[in-house]
Amino acid sequence: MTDILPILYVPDPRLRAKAKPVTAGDPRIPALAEQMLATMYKAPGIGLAAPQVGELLRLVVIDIRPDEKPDPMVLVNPEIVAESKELATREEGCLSLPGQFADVTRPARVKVRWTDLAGAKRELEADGLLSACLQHELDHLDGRLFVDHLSALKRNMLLRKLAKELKAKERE
Ligand code: K2U
Ligand code: ZN
Repeated sequence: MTDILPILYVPDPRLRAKAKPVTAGDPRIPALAEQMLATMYKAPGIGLAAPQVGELLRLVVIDIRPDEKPDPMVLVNPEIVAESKELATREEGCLSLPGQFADVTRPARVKVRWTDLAGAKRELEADGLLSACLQHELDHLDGRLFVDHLSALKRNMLLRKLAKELKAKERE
């Protein structure tokens, strides 16, 4: 049985750290990726980055169609190698900022390179939801959160609201 991992919430400092590259053949990765996928599906979410479960490693899992036939992606040391000038705006949430949502503008399309669990080099051009999800998850690997793409006013409002709601939950 794959255990579900606790997801860190803002303002945990580990969410602001820069994650370290995964060493090729690191034996912890397959099990960690499996635990991250189980945690993501249960949340539910369509993406999860290792820093969100306290592992400061450059590892991301994604499945943008969780309710259909699962189609999980495991990305080791992913990097964006190209992005479109054209932008796209979409409402984003984050499992580390529960209940908070805001419109985020990002490049509409990205080209991403990564290593998969078999050690093969992969490359993909994404648009739409997958493009937003890849950029959102890869931000996590550099300690960036979707609120960092908002105005300071909106970011502070959202962070204050989150802190209030998490405190209220603690008191329940
Ligand atoms: O916290 C996370 O990294 C999971 C994110 C992934 C994500 C955020 C914004 C846009 C795309 C992906 C979400 O919490 S997963 C929940 C979700 C589900 C459907 C659409 C958007 C977000
Ligand atoms: Zn997130």
